[in-house]
This record gives sequence, C-alpha cells and structure tokens, in this order.
Amino acid sequence: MKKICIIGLGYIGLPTASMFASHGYKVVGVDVVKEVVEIINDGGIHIEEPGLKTLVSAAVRSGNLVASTKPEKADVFIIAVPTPAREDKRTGKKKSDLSYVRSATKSIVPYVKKGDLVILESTVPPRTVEDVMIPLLDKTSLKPGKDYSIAHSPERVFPGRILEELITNDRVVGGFDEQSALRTRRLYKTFVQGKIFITDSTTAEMVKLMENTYRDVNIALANEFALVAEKLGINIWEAIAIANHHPRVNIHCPGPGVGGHCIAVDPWFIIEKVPKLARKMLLARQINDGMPKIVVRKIKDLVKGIKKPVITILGMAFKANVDDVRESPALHIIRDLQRFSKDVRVFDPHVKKFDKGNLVSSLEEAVKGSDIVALITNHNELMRIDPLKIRKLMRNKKLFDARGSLDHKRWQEAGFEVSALGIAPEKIDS
Ligand code: SAJ
Repeated sequence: MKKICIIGLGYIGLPTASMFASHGYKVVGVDVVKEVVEIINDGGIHIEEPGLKTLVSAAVRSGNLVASTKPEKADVFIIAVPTPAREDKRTGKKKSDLSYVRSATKSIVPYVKKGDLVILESTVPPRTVEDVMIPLLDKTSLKPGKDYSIAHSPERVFPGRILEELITNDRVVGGFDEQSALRTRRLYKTFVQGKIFITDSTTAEMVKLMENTYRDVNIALANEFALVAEKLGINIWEAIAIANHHPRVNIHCPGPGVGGHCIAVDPWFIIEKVPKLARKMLLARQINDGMPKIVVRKIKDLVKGIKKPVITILGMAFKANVDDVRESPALHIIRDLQRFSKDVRVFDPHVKKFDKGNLVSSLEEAVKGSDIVALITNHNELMRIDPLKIRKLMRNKKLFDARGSLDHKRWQEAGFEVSALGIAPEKIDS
C-alpha cells in the first residue's frame, strides 16, 4: 500500500490523514507544533470536531497514522496548511499570506522523487500551483507532469460536519496535466463517495474561491436587507422566510458579520489578483466586516444611561456549535465593547480559552448583575437558555439578538426588553 505524507494537521489535514489511514494507507502527518504531534501520537486531538477523536485514536492504534515534526519519503504528499489573509493597514484591504504554503513546499523538496504525486489542499489565489509551488519544486530537478504529478484539490468541508462531508461531498481536482488530475482523483476515490470533477489547477483554485465568495456576497445582501428592514418597519426574518418559498430564491441569514477562515478570507484572494474588476466582492467584504460595529452601536444604545454597564456576550465562536473563533465577529464586538465598559463577560459553552477578555465558565456567572445579554453565536445550548431562570440574576433585563434566533415572545414574557438585528422596534412589540 502507498505511503502518504500530509503536511499540516489542522482542521483539514488531521481528518484527511486519519481518513486515509483508516482506509489502509500508511500516513505520516506532519506538523511544526511539537505538542500537536505528541497529542496525536497519544491518540488524542487538539481541535473539536464530532467523531474525529474516535477516528484518530483508531488510526494511531492501528499503526497506520504516525505524527511527526518532519516530512519523510512517501509516494504522495498532501499540503493542508493555513493560508491566512493579512490586512494592509493603509488600504484596509487584505492579501493572501502564502508563507506556510511556501515553507511546506520547501520542506518536501528533499523527499519528492520521480513518480510521486504532490497535492495542494489549502485554499489559495488562482495560479498558486503554477506560479508558487512548481518554481519551488524545480529545486528537485524533476519536471512537473513528466517526472512527478501535481494537482490542487481544495477541501470544501463544513466545520462541524467535516468527517461526513469528506466522504459525501463532490470534489474538484485540478491537475497540472491530465495524468496529475487522474491520479489525484483515483487517490481520493479511496473514501470519497461524491463525484470528483477534473479540470486544470488554476480553474480548481478559482472554483473554490467562487463558492465562498458567492456565500459572502449573499450574506452581505441579507445584512443589507436586515438594516433596511429596521428602517421600514419590517421583521426581516419573517420576510426572508416567506421570500425563500420562491423556488429560485435562497436569501442567506443576516448576522453579526462573517467569521471563520474561509468565507471572510477567500474573496480577498480574487480581489488581490484583479482589484479593478472585483467590485461587488469588495463591497460585500466591506458590508460584512462592518456588521460588528453596527452590533456594538446597538448594544451601546441599549445600555445608554446605565452607569458602569455590565454586558454579557453569549457566544464567541464564529458560528453555531463549533469551538472555532478564527475571524469571529464576536472578537471585534468584544474588543470594542471593552473600550466602553470595564465589565464585559463572555460565555461560550464551546470555547475554553480566551486571552483577551473575561471568558466565564458558567451562564450564572455571565449574567449575575448584568444589564444586557447579547446573543452573538446561536449555539444550541444558548438557544435553550430559559429567560425565567436568568432574569432574577440580572440587574437590568435587556436582550439583544444578533442572530434573530431566540423566541422573543418568551423573553418578553419573562420581563426582558428585547431588541434584534433586522427587526424594526414596532415589530418586536407586536
Ligand atoms: N453566516 C451568516 N449568514 C449565513 C451563513 C453564514 O452570517 O447565511 C456567517 C456564519 O455565522 C459564519 C460565516 O458566515 O460566521 C461562515 O459560516 P458558514 O457556516 O457559512 O461557512 P464556513 O466558513 O464554516 O464554511 C465554508 C463552507 N462553504 C460554503 O458553504 C460555500 C464550507 O463548505 C467550506 O468548506 C469552507 O467554507 C471552507 O473551508 O472554505
């Protein structure tokens, strides 16, 4: 059986590594963080993802998955490292940081040999395989297409459902040449049950970015609708629910902004390549990035007049039922509110660590003496909060719902003054 070396054991690399290992491949998972390597070799995991721990510990126990801080000789190399976007403080625009892709590619140069297959899974700006990776791999003196194969196969899984979606999602594979694409498809067919479409590497890079940009633009539209609704005496959640009964309409959900390492980042990878053409994409980014400030303004208005207001933030993860806080709008909201109030408490049943604020471990602690609770992330546990239970603990009873998700009537009946994104005040009271 072939040996696979996977560089990067994060949200994508680790599930992919353990999936191949559980299908009989010998897998070496590489990560630069020593603690991550130790945790995995002990059969544990360093991230939260349903089902992952069982899969990883079985793969490690079987001997098929070994983690290491260094790559090794293998038949297949898969690169799954982060590609963050860095902000240019002067323009406010972001650009891809490909330093991890570069260092991962350099790290495999001593090990790639004739006949090997190199796959990039990380999301990247179009032309990265051709213009960034191949020039680095030229140091092997091997020729792409002729001596080794190289392809891009972006991951498209949904955090919280990664294992299921790795198997069932359709995939795109973009090869340097047809042979590269066909070899990559054959490899993923080991566990992928969805269709695997074949194209060239630059098209595959663009496909991935287009998918997330489509969502970003649609979320921006939903956010704009929400703000318009507040002005025009409408409950946007009701309006969207009705509009979405049209067979060809799928309006997304308004919210406190777009977080995560994908949707808030990927449009920038197109914008950086064609800044003059990418007008709608840029505006969508700006609208979504502006949402945390709007939420902050609303919360501040609600506690106006209260001396030394105590603010409770419910939910810090970037979306429901995950522990991931990368690019989370909550981080911006908390930071801005901390400039305004000395007592901002954060409660998130999924997030265990937060260096920059008062993350408390119980709901009671979070609401005791508080003036307002603001729902930022609609985790299931937070949706089940009983307003009757927390009202006794609060100093003032105010609720701001940035997800339009709570049962407002119930909160009002419990004596809360309710306010929500996308709902005109007169609609809340009705
Ligand atoms: N959000 C809204 N309104 C919506 C949908 C999402 O405000 O209607 C917000 C969420 O709260 C969150 C952010 O957008 O902050 C992104 O969340 P998400 O759940 O839509 O997406 P991600 O970032 O978890 O995963 C996306 C997925 N892409 C698409 O749905 C097109 C996933 O399939 C990709 O694999 C992933 O990006 C990725 O890795 O690129």
